[in-house]
This record gives sequence, structure tokens and C-alpha cells, in this order.
Amino acid sequence: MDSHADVVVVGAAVVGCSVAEHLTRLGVTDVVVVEQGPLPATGGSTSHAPGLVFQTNPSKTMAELARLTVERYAELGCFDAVGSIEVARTAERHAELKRRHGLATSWGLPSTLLTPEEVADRIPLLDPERIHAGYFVPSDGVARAVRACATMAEEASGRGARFHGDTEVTGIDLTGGRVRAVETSAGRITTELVVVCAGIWGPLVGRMAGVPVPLHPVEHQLVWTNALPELAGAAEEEISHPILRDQDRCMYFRQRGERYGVGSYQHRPLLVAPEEIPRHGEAPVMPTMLRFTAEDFEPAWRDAGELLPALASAEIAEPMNAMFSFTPDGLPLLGPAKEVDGVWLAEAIWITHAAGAGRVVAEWIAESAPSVDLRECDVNRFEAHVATPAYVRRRAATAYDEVYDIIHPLQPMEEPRPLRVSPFYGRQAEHGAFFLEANGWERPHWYEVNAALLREYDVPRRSGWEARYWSPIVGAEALATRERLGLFDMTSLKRASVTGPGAVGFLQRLTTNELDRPPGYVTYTLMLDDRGGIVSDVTVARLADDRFQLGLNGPRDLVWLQRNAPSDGSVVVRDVTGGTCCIGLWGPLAREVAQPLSRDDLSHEGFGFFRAREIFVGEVPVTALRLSYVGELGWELYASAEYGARLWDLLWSSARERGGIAAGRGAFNAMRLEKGYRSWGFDMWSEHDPYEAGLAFTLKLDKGDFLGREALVGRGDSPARRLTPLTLDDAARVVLGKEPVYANGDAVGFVTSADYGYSVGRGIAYAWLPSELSVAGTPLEVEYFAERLAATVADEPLFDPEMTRMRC
Ligand code: THG
Repeated sequence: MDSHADVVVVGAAVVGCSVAEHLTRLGVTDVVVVEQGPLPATGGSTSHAPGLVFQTNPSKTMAELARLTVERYAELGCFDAVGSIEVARTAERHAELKRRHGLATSWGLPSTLLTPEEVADRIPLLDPERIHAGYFVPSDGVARAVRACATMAEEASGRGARFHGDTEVTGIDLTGGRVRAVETSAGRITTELVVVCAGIWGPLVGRMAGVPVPLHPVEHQLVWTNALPELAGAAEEEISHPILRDQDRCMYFRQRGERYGVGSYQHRPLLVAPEEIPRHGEAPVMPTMLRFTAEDFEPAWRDAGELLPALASAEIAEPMNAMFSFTPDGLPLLGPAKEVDGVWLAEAIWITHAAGAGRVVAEWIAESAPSVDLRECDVNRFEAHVATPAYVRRRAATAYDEVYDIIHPLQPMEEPRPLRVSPFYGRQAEHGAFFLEANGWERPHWYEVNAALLREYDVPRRSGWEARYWSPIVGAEALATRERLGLFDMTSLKRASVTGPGAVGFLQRLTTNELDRPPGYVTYTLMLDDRGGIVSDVTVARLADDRFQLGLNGPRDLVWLQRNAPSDGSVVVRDVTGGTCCIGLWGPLAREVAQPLSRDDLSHEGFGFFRAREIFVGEVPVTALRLSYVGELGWELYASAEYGARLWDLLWSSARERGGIAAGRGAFNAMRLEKGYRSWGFDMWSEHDPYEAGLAFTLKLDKGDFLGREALVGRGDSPARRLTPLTLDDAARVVLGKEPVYANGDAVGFVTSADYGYSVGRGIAYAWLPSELSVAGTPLEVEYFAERLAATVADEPLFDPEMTRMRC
């Protein structure tokens, strides 16, 4: 056994081999890969996976990882690009296929919709009478994953990597709070960096390193048939039929030689605790394969024979219950863990994304940042509750159930709820709040008590898909806030305190805007990576010389701050979200509502725009920030959580006397879009720089050095693409986000966030477009369920460009 390696990779299945292969390609050649099972078929999920590669995904990141994976498998000679077909058994699924065609177009993946006959032309075993339509992706296909492992391992070995099979990891030495060595059944390997690519064993390896790995192994049923007479004569390994999905029955199909493989997600979730995975040697075939529970497969097998009649008379020759990983949000776990320096994860990755995921993790290690934005896959994207075994179990079970469901972009998870509630929760429930869930928080989207406002305000009605998780009350709340006042629960906004003598210098180096201003100032600023990509947009309130409050976009921001903070103790970064609450008091009546409750001077002269003060509202000590993401006069009012209910009651009774309302997240989203305020993660991410995103006004390039500055100098404000506001020409229409945008019949970009602008009377869609098309007045089209809607590039912001409503 090697006694040292620069990097130790745990697991030599498709992910581990890909990580090692790419690391060595990027010049990190002192790599050791340890694998508890045999090589190259390790007995993990790779060894039994059916290898179907469907690239279409609502996540652009996942579609990109799939594209890189297909490209790589093809180079390795391990990919059969036979295409994929998803079929619709219902009208609702037919609409969903149109939506998926739109998603694929947005991400640059060619696809077409097929008639039932066109489907049967490509898959002769399929009965076209059973389906409404098909969706075809020609570049999808089948991966030979074990062969890919062998080839990648060979390439990596040629560049210096060493692979050790039948070698179990028994411990990880964390002396001094960072990785020192990996202990294995064959000896100790000193190292400072471990990449856990252990698949369903990930939680066990993570535990040795003190790192939670929130995935759960779940059994999944897959059978291979005997030889079908209809396929007689096909060569043993020949794959000619496109791979097939029947999501309405939670099934998939693939042909190989004269046989068919049939997989099902129909059955009850069969969860296996990581501790209960059979050991190598004890398992009959391999550790990830359990006894086939035939009774679970019966209904699926009947459905299979209905869609592909040839299967009705076929025999099940090779059945299995095979395990693979499910995470709480269905996405992989990638990157350096926050708990321990030197521990990296590349976990919960399907064959579909493995080569791409291995590549970007290797880039992240070797080049300090991945070439694909990984915000949705970052192991540090989760709130604390996600590390609990109870949550992981519960979510894995529901994620398994929902794997092929039609998921609306606003659809909340159903369990476990309620998990996190603000101090206003009881009051909101009394008001008939319709709650949706985000990061565990219950958030009102509208209040039924506001239905009466519909007599006062004219709100265009919706039906169908865009009417889900929506009510016309949303529009009435937006209009009433613009005319009078809304009380918004902002408690779920992630916030941190940054304190200490080093705080101002630290924040100056980590963000783009000038922050060294007197206490009482608030600044909107960006955090960039060293390539100039936008890591987050944040608000920074200086409450004292050495005390700041930051408004963030999520847990990753906190990790970013902590990781970049000086190690000399001069700066302390703390998450203060949980112990505090926040009300956005916004609208033209905000001052009239708040002033009677406070001795502090809330006039424009006494409390200006983008200023912060510690004030009293009634008996409640409050930190007030005069800013508004919805674009109205008013404040974010922060208090210690135990005062929350009192703060709500005081503001509510003053607001009600003056015609104010409680308003929900639906109004909030629509209003911020009218105002042109970006939402990080939806409108922009690390792929984009401040010029492209229209945020150059936050750059103070001459304030001194800051992270990302060097990459921006000389880049100039004339980027090739721009985040661009569009309005839909038909005032009755609205889209929801991620739709493709067309110019003169060509797909040229995609929508980021979209909503109806109730005050501007138009559907609004922000989109990434080539700069030459981002000129106001340019006619475009947005495709929504295969329908092209006329749209026009607008000037921004669409609402109150003179800022008269906020600076008063
Ligand atoms: N409130 C607080 N923090 C936050 C948000 C928030 N952090 C995350 C996210 N939201 C940040 N996004 C924005 C976007 C725009 C504005 C504030 C937060 C904003 N912009 C003014 C403008 O462009 O007109 C800035 C004006 C100026 O710089 O003077 O208000 O909602 N606490």
C-alpha cells in the first residue's frame, strides 16, 4: 500500500474513476484510489445500474453535467447514442412533454415531439394505441458504466494514479481538525485531501470524518427478460432501440440484444439503512443487490405488457432489487465539506451525470473553481435540519415516490411539515395564509382574508398550470401594497452578523462595493469568485464600527464568509437567522403606520434610504433597515424572535387602522420583478459577471483589492450576453421561468424568473440573451408548452425608474 498520496479517492466506481481520471489530467497525479470491492465491477450501484442516460432536467446544471458525461463516455467508446423516448399516457403528461421539450431547448439540448406512430416506428415493440405522444432526445442513450470505469482507471493509472481493490477504509485521521491520513485494511495513507465517492456507503465513510452525507440507499426493481422472439437474431450486446420511459407508470425500458431490461419505481419505497447494507462476501451477488420482492413487481409487469405487448408473454429471467442513493432534494452532493478541512464529497450521482460530475469536482480541487456552476449540487447548500437521519429518511422515501411525477416549479415538499416557522406563524394561519415551504420554512404565499380586495382591484385570472399555487388574491395584495401598505414576513431571509476589529477590512476584501462608510449605512454589494463570477448579492448594514449585519441568499454564503474569514480570530461570522425574525413594512403608508409606534424620527430626513438604525417599536427593540426588495417606502424590521408576535401585533393593528394588509410571497416575487431586482440563483449565478447581470453599479474597482477584481479589470461593460427584461405582448399571459426564447425562429436564450407585473399590467420575463438582442423594443418569442408567445425587450426597471416611491 502507498504510504502517502496528495489525494485519496474513496471508491473506484464510475464517480471515483472519473474524479481520478480528471485529477490526473489536470496535473494532480499523486492520486490513490481505494475500493472495498473488486475492480472494475466493485459491487456498488454502478455494477448493476441499467445505464440509461436521459439528459433532460429542470436544472441547467444537471443538464450540463449530463452533456459532459455523454461526451466523455462517447470518447471512451462506452456509449450507444440510440436516443431516448418518453411517452405520455395522459393529456397532462403530453403537456409535460411539451414543457420538457422547452426545458431541453433552453439548455441547448436538441429534442423533438413525436406522434404515437413515430414512437412505434422507433420502438417497434410499443403499442401506439396506448399513448398520446412521445418526446425524443436523439443524443441520449446507454452507457456501459463498468467498461467506462476500467477505461478511466487505465487512463488515470497511465498518468500516475494507483488503484487498490479489496481495500476497505477503516478510519480517517483528523488530528488537529483536518484530514491527516486515511486508514485502510491494507495500511495507512497520509494525505491532506480525501474525496468520498463511496455511493450508498457515503454516509458511513462521512461518519468516520465527522461529515454528514445526507443520502439514503433505496431499493429499486429492475428485471431482464429472457430472449424475445420479436428480437430474434439481434447480436448479444447490440443496442438498437431508443431507451424508453413511461413516467405515468413509473417505469423505464431498454433493449440489449434479444432481451429487454425493465425498471420500476411503482413499488413502496424500500429504504435500507447504510449500516444494513450487506458486506462484500456475505452478499449473494453483490452488496447492492437484495432479494427480489416479486409481489412488488406484479402491477408494474402488467403495465409493461400493456405498453410493449411482446413482454406480456415474456419471462422474467434476471430480477433484482438493487440499491442506489436518494438525497433530500434529488440532487448530488458535491464539493468540500464545511465540517472538516480536506474532506470532499462526490456522492449521490447517477451514471447519467458521473463523468461530468467527476470532471467538475476535479476542476474544483485542481483549479480552485469548477467550470460549471454547482450551486444546486453543493454539499453546503442545506440548512442544518437536512443532516438529521430522520429528515434524510423521510425525504428519501418521498423523493422515491415522486421520481417521475410532474413537478410544478412552486410545488412544496409535503413532509416533514411544518418544520421551521416564524413567530408570526399563528397570526398568519388565523389570516388564512396559504403556506408554501422553502428551506424548511413555512411562508405565506397569500392570505384568504384578502379575498375581499378583489372587489377593489382588477386582477387578470389564470387557469391550468400557471394557476397552480396561485390565487388572484396575490395580485390584489401586490396592488394594495403599492397603493397602501403590506406587512411581509421576511424571517426566512438568511442573515449573518460579522463582528470584530477585522470585520470591515474582511468585508471590503470579500465584496465589490464600498463598505467602509460610517455606522448607519447599508450597502448593496456582490461577492465574486476569483474568476469574477457572482457568488452572491448581499446587503451589508454597518451597525457599529466593528459590527455588521448581512442579508444573504442561503447557507452557502455563510460557508463562503467563514471559509474566507481571517484565521487570526479578528473576525467572527455568525448565522443569526434562527434567533431573530423580520417584517418588511412596505408601501406608501409605511411611515404613517410605524411612526405612531416609535419615538425615533422616521422621517426621510431623520432616517434616509439605505440607512440602518437601532430603534424601538412599542416595547420591542428593533434593527431597522430602510430598504425594500418590493420597491416601496419602508423598512425591514428585525427583532429577537421572542418579541416577534408582539412586533407583529403592534404593526398589524396600526396597519389595519390605515387600510394596510398582510401580504404574501406571491406579491413579493411579482413586485421585485417589476422593480428589476435580481434573485441570485434564479437570475444569475457564478457563470455570470456583474456586467452581464446588469450590476456594474455595485463595482468600486478603485476602492482597493477585492476578490474577483483582477478578473474584472479590463473586461469592460460591453459583454456578449445580458440579463434582459421582456414583457409579453398579450397582457393576459404569464410564464413561470426556464422557458426558451426565440428570435426570428431561432432559440437564442432562456427565461430566468418570470411573473405577472400587476402594476405594469404585463407578464414579465427576465432572460439571458445575446447583447445584440437585449435592446429595448426588440421583438422576440417565449415558448410556453410548445406555444410561441410574442414578447418585447423592455427598458428596466419597469416600475418606478425614477425611484420616487422609495427615496421620499
Ligand atoms: N434584504 C436584505 N438582504 C438581502 C435581500 C433583501 N440579501 C439578499 C438579496 N435580498 C439581495 N438582493 C437585493 C437586490 C436589490 C436590493 C436589495 C437587495 C436593492 N437595490 C437597490 C436598487 O438597485 O435600487 C440598491 C440601491 C442602492 O444601492 O443604493 O434595494 O431583500 N436585507
